[in-house]
Amino acid sequence: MSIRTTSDQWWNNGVFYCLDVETFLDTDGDGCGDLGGLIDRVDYLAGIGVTALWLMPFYPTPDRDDGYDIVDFYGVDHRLGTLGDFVELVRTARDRGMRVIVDLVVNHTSDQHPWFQSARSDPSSPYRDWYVWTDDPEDHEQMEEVFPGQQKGVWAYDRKAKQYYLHRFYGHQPDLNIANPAVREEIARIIGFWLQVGVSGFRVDAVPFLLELEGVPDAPTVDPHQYLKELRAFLQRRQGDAILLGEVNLPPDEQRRYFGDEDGDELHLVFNFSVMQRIYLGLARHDATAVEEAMRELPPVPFDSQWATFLRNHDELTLDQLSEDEKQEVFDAFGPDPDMQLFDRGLRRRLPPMLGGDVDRVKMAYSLLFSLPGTPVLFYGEEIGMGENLAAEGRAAVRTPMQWSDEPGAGFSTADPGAFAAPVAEGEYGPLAVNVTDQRRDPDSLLNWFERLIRRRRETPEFGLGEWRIIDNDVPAVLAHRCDWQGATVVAVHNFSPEPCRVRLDLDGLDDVVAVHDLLDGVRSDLHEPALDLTLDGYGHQWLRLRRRGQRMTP
Ligand code: TEU
Repeated sequence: MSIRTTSDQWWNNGVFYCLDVETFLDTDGDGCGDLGGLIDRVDYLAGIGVTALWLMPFYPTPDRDDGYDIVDFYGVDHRLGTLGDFVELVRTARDRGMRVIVDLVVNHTSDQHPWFQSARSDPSSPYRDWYVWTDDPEDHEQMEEVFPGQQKGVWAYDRKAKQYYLHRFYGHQPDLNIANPAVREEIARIIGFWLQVGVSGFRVDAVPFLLELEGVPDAPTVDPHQYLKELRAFLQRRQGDAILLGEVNLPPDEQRRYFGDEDGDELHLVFNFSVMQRIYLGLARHDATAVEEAMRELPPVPFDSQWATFLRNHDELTLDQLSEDEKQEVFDAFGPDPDMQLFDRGLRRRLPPMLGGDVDRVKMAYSLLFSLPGTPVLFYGEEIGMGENLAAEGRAAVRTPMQWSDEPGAGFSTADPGAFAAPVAEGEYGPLAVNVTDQRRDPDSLLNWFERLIRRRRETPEFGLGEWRIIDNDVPAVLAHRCDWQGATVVAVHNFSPEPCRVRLDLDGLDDVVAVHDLLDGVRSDLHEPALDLTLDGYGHQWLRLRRRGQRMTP
């Protein structure tokens, strides 16, 4: 197995970690996290073994959408620090072997952005055409609101401009007009700027919305994907190993276009929303079939491209790719209270409370995530099993401060918790019960389990780079898949049921396998026939490396 391949395509075999500077660690005591705090915790992050940090927006913002409403794409919000701090962060992370990617939110700006203020004030402003205007919004009603109940349509009348502007998201987030060459040039400039500052790529926000030209008055007939290809080419000219990780919440058959089809010349990584949603359905049903189906539906990814897999992110757990009945099953199992639901399509909860705090089940879910074809992406706090705070508004429920200790303020800040930028989680999953300090001292903690899982995942590139296939078996609750890469084979087995079971897996084409090494538990057993007979605990999970005659043993 060649380590050269894994270091070259660093995004294909890494572990990403998403965090918001605002809620990670506050060092100046104002109740708001800052870049200085994140720098202080770089060693913590390197210690758990993550390879890339994805920073949610930290740019100057009126903060009406948690920073996804930006007024200056070239700066750092004063509450979080300075550009100088940012460079220190990137440099320190690099020193510890981690890369930094940043959120690129260019579908829209804040309505407070000077571009929009200029555009609305004067029809002859050079920025007028940077946004999408119409006199007659009735014609474009086919476009749906992203935040139903929190938007009044996707067109808003601006009294100063005397026209309607397009906003696919909140009314205070006017859409940029990417058909305008000046806007495209500016987006490239933003990318070029942050690359120069040291980032290794971008998590591209809301890509289908960014590319969408339908419904836009007088939209040119250019293929929007051509634009994405141009952006990728620009990125790669500036920095060969920089990446684009795109948020594309579409069914799998439509996602492949965003990789650039067989050319693979658009997004390097695309979040796998379809498998994520079907994992929750499988968990709700204690049955792995839905996940198997979702995996079989995945299109092949082109060379250099990869799925980004995740179980939770900073938004609601969206179930929009499930049928109404399936969505209801997940709601019934994991969020029956209407207050846990959002936008009629998702749940504003974190994973451990949804799984009733069952540690074996939580571990099974993450073991599965880390074994899936793709690069796993963790949301901060998942490694210690943080829960949500439903008292917080909307999606903020899952964006509570990182829980470092059991002190008042969770060790996040010394300020009065009432003055925090976000409320701390309370109760069963609050800092008294769930925090980094306690878990570091406990060898059996979730945190230490995660550290071992991440280490093992990084040492097992078969999962990220291999050819994978599902191994059929007789137990509906069991998902078994196999990954082959450069003469090595690993098998992952996950039991979605609380009942223990026995399962037989055929290993065709592997007559020369002499031993099976459990990569998580360290158990080694001899193999005498080309099939595996396994016993799994309730919610049991195993990663097995098959050792062929003549192959060295895995440490
Ligand atoms: O979300 C974009 C998006 O496409 C949403 O559908 C998202 O999947 C989810 O439903 C939002 O609740 C991105 C960010 O992830 C989100 O936090 C921002 O609010 C949004 O863009 C606007 O920038």
